Amino acid sequence: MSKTIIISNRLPVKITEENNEYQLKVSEGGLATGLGSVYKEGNNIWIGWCGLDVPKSEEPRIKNKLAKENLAPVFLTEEEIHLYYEGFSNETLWPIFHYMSTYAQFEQTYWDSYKAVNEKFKNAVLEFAEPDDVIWIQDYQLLLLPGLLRDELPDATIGFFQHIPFPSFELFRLIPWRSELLEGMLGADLIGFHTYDDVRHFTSSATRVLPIQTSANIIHKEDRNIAIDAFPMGIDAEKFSALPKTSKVMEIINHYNEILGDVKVILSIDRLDYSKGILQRLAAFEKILLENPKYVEQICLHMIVVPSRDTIPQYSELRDNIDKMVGNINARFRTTSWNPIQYFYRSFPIEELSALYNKSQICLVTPMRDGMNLVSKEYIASKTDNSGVLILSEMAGASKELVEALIVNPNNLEEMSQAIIQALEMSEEEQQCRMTSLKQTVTKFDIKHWVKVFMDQLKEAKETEKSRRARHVNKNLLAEFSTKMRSAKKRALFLDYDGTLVNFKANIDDASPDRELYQLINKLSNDDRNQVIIISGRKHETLEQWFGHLPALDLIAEHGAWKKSGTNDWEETPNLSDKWKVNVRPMLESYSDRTPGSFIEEKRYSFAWHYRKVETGLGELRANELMSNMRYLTREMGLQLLPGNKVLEVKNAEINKGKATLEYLHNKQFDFIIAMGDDHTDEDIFTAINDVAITIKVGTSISEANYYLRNVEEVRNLLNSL
Ligand code: GDG
Repeated sequence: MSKTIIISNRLPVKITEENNEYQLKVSEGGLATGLGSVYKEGNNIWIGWCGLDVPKSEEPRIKNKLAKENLAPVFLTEEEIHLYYEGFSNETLWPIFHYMSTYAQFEQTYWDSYKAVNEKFKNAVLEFAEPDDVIWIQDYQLLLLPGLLRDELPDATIGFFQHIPFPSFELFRLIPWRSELLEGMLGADLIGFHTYDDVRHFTSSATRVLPIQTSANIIHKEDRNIAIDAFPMGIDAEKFSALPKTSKVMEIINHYNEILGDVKVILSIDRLDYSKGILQRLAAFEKILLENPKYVEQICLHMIVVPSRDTIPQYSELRDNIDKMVGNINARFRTTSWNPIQYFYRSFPIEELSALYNKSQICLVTPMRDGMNLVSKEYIASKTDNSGVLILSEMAGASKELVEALIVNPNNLEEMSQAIIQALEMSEEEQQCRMTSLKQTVTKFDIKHWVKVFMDQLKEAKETEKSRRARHVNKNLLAEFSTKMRSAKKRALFLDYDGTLVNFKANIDDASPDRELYQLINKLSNDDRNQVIIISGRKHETLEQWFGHLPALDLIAEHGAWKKSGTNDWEETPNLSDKWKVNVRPMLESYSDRTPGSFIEEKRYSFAWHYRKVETGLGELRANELMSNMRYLTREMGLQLLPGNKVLEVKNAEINKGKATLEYLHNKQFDFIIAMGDDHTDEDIFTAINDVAITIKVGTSISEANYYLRNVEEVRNLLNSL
């Protein structure tokens, strides 16, 4: 039976040593809770660093202890932790991914170690993995792992989730090892991020850095499809809403009520990190005290900063700056009975956190960048009476879901301090209204929901891939086709040209047939039982130039507007009009003038607007614009818009390759028909003759064809073997 393997940098437990015995304590983090229901079942397992630097002799004991809990350790040396974790993960990737490029270190030793440790994780996974297993890799410390595992287990089901933002291409491109990182991630079948913005950024980086194609949220890479999607992570809402009702938490709440009286608490909880906007938050609070003396002794900022990564210079510097700023604000505004800021540089038990969430009037979550931010969701779930106001930075992934919060730009001090005042003055009714909605979101989209949706989609992506692969022409199918062909007396072979018989070239005129292709076509055509038909969107003049001299070949050009049988003359499809061109030409010309690198190819009954040499992204943008601008024209004039590979074609709606194929077959008797194509336009052929022919899609995108081949080389091999 297949099992699920979860892999993260850290295991979801803390290991301590007491009286020469190792003790395990399950972490309280959301991921540990959410995936707890998964890894503890059956043979499933969670693999990760055990958090300790132990002597080799101790490794077996730790392994045994963890194995009982379905956990498996990866042992990292102190040097690896320094170079791979603190170094590459937290001094290179973290700042770039959080838009703080000036903090990023591009050290070769960091990168070398990152690669080596990802290999180490790969070996740890291979100890357990079997071909049918579902593998789910977590976060930015393991970006190379999906690719490394894919090389070893080509058919495995691999999911990857990144918990931090994916930056825009302009930031990501700065990393010297950007291609390797993307190649690594694309080893997965499904890549998940918290928000759609991350999905967009990832896809745009991948298409700019690597030679890959995309359609909607699918990346086509070599012969694999990879799905990219947004899965906003939730929390264990049930746990956080139940906690304040426990006697332990109620006791803490009562204690706070006693010592704080009517002072309104503004809560702030973060790990120590420059991405969390802690200094900016302090500045906004200071501004309120400066400008609104009425709040003196009325409000208090309760600020918890959990120690983190303080071996890294920027972090210790940040800690010092927080110390200074808190000291300064407290010194200036305090009274003998009141401190404006209660600052704690340590972590607290979850009960303490729950009491604070429940007690606070305002939760101030204003990161400069955050993948999601779970504190904001925990605050909402903990508000048992639906009072309180969440102030949330628009730079946190959570802001995309928690729209009833007061959303602020953390760089805008004025806006932040106004939001705090608005929250302090907000009516009970409005608080209830906002909080009720927020709670519905947090309760419905909780951590269990997140795990389920990701897992379901991973399985679905794999199933779709499997069924596509099952349609790939393998040796057995080829033998079957050959047998059918051998026993047939009259055979038709419909072959698309660009992308099927020859590869794409930057210059459309460079894609002329090579010697090998001529030999192949001649070989096929020399057999009287075979009729080869080249069916293309190309101009008839071009097909004439390339194939006109081959007497046994039939040609269909311009998607069916022109036909030629053997040595006969070219025939035009009757009654086609080209009057519409007068109206369409100026529009295409204006787009060409505005888009360097694009050009118009004029055919008798169509125009093709090519953008294969246009800056990535701009071409697609203009093509989309052009499509929506032309929509009314095309409807009125009976035209069809065909988006292709870096080309947008406008043609008479009456002609298409499907119709042309059916017309060609009319009154002819063939007992074997095969059709191959790579493009949108070839789908019309497949739909038209699927039930009487062997139809083959070249590439990996979803198709009506019955079978698949990966590329031009495979097409030529197949034709040779037939
Ligand atoms: C990364 C991404 C993304 C905090 N103080 C204490 C404590 N905490 C707990 C909170 C919360 C967690 O730590 C912090 O989670 P965040 O989501 O806010 O931030 P990161 O640690 O940076 O997490 C982030 C997340 O991954 C998940 O994908 O949301 O964007 O950066 O759960 O409750 N817990 C205890 N004591 C504390 O003092 N017990």
